[in-house]
Amino acid sequence: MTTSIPTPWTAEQFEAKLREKEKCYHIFHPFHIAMNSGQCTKAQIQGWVLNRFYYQIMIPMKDGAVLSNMPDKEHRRLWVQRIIDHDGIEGDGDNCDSGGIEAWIALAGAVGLRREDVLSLKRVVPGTRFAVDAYVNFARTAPWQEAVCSSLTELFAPTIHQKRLDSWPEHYPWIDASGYQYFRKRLSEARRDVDHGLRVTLEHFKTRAEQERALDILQFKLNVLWSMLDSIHVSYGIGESQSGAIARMHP
Ligand code: AHQ
Repeated sequence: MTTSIPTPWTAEQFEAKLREKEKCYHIFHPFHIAMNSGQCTKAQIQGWVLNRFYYQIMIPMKDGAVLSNMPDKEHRRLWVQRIIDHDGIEGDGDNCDSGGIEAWIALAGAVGLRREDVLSLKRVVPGTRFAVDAYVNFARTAPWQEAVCSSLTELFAPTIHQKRLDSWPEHYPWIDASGYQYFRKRLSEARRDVDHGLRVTLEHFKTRAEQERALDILQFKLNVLWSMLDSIHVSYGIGESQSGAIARMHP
């Protein structure tokens, strides 16, 4: 009996399969739904900002690992911009950019957190640290094309950044508007990143088995984002009724 080998998807079909994964994106997590509909307390917003800071500072480490595995400069020239986007760049006038990590610290200040409390990482809950470390370790050890594929959760990121920009000012008037710069900058940066990431992914994963592997990689990264929110949700709860959860979780 001959077993038929499934034919590869066309590039259009493959891209559509990748985009179908949006249904698993963390915009649909109960914590994000609550946060973007105004149900979170100040402590819960602060907890989310504190924990996501660990993700933000590990992104340049992740991208540096991917860069070190990239064999040709055409890809490195594009990928290095991701590190600059987060770490910023020295320069004078318009050439100086303090970067996304500083913008995230500005968001922390805007939600009432002290810089030293954010930088200490003392309040990053174990599940967040574990999920982020799993992502960084994947990027360090996987073939660079697989690490590039894992960044494609950003296919769906502009929607969630825009949702925050549209909903938070109304729901959380106590947040200083200066904190929203990070979400604004990611709208264009994410779209630019995805152009490169999608081109690499569509070109590299050719057989049907390879294309299915790409979907599994994207699901892994979706799970990283989802489980970060699970751990924040358990630690901080949602809404006034559970705002004491953190006290029970971390005596
Ligand atoms: O702020 C985010 C960011 O800089 C990145 C880099 C990218 C990657 O390399 O995996 N993913 C990502 C994401 C950022 N923000 C998340 C959010 O919800 O604010 C979304 C996340 C992503 O979709 O992967």
